[in-house]
Amino acid sequence: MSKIDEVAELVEKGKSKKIEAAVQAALDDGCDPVEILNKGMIDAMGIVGEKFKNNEIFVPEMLVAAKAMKKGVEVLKPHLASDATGAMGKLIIATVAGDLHDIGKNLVAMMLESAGFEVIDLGVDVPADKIIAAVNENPDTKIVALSALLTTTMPAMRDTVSALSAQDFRKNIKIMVGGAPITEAFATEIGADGYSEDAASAATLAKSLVA
Ligand code: B1M
Repeated sequence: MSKIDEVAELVEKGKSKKIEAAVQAALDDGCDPVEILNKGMIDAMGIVGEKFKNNEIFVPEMLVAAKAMKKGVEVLKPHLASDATGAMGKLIIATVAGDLHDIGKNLVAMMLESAGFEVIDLGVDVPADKIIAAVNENPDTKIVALSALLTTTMPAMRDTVSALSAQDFRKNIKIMVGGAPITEAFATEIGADGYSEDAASAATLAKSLVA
C-alpha cells in the first residue's frame, strides 16, 4: 500500500492517533503535500460521505474521520501555506448559520492566508448579524467569504448575503461563496461577487476580487 493510501485509510477509519505519523511518513517519502491532501484526505472524506449516504456508517463515524483529517492537515499545513503576510488585506470567513462543517472552510482559510490575506475566521454556524458586527469592527475588511456544505443551509447563505448587502459597507467589500452544494449560478442569483469550487481557486478568486 502506498503512503498516500495509508493516509486515506486512516482518515476513512478515523484513526486520529496514527494519522500524524502517517502524513509525516508520506512527506518524508517525498510525496507531494497537495497530493497527500487531495488523494489521501479529500478523496477519503468523499468515500466517508458516500458510505454515510448509503447508511453504511453514521454521524459518529463521520465525526471521527473529520477529526483525523483535521489532525492530518495540521501536519501538512506548513508545507501548503506560505507567504502569510496579511499584505492583501483583511478577509472575514465563516460557515453560515445552521452548518457545522468546517474542514473545507479551514482549507480555504489556509490557502487565503497563504495568498497573503489576513484571515479572521468566525467559525461555524455563524449568523449574519455576527458577520456584520465583525465587518463593523474591522472597517478595512476587503472580502467576506462564506462556506456552506448542506443544501439545507443554502438559504442561510442567501440570507447572509442579503443582510450584508443591506449594509452601508457593502460597496467597500466583496462577497465570495463556496462549498459542495454551491454553484456559480447560485452565487450569482444570491448576489455574491464570486464563487470558487475549491480552496486553491478560492485564493485565486480572492486575489482577483481585490485587484
Ligand atoms: Co456532514 N454531510 N452532515 N458531517 N458531511 C455531508 C456534507 C454530506 C454530503 C454527506 C452525504 O450525505 N453524502 C451531507 C449533505 C447532504 C446535502 O446537504 N445534500 C451531510 C449531512 C446530511 C450531514 C448531517 C445533516 C448528518 C446528520 O446529522 N444526519 C449533519 C449536519 C450537521 C450540521 O452542519 N448542522 C452532518 C454532520 C457532519 C459532521 C459534524 C459529523 C462532520 C463535519 C465535521 C467538521 O466539518 N468539523 C461531517 C462530515 C465530515 C461530512 C463529509 C463526510 C465530509 C465533509 C468534508 O469535510 N469534506 C460530507 C461528505 C462529502 O463532502 N463528500 C458530509 C472534505 C472537505 C475538504 O471538502 O467541505 O466540500 P468540502 O470543501 C471543499 C469545497 O467544497 C470548497 O473547498 C473545499 C476544499 O477544496 N469549499 C469552498 C468549501 N467552502 C468553500 C468556501 C469558498 C470556496 C470553496 O469560498 C468562500
